[in-house]
Amino acid sequence: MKKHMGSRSRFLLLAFLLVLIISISDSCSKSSMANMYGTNNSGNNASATPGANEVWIQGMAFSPSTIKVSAGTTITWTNKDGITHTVTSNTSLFDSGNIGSGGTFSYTFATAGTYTYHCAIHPGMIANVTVN
Ligand SMILES: [Cu+2]
Repeated sequence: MKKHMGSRSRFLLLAFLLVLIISISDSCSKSSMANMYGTNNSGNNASATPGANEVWIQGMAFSPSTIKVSAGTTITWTNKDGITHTVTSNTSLFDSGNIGSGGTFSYTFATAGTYTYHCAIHPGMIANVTVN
């Protein structure tokens, strides 16, 4: 009886240790994955900003929220979010319609002025283009 109980508790201890080892190795692999991603992110930081005449739709916002260009410039918006957005002029001058994740929209600003636009799906997303 005593022997039986002893082997049973030894089994429970072994099982406990096994779970402990698995959870430790799991958290280790997760943290090393995070490190890998961290390295990748910092490696890509140099190109992780919109280029000239380019606006990124990212994190439910237009970036940059104000862009200044000269007349005749074509601006390209790229949807970096995982959800659909639009680039919609407040004065109906232009409207991209739905831009899916990774999609783009371009518009050429011929005349000087300030052009405010928004996302038709998320009205809180507002930005503008200043044309000189
Ligand atoms: Cu939106």
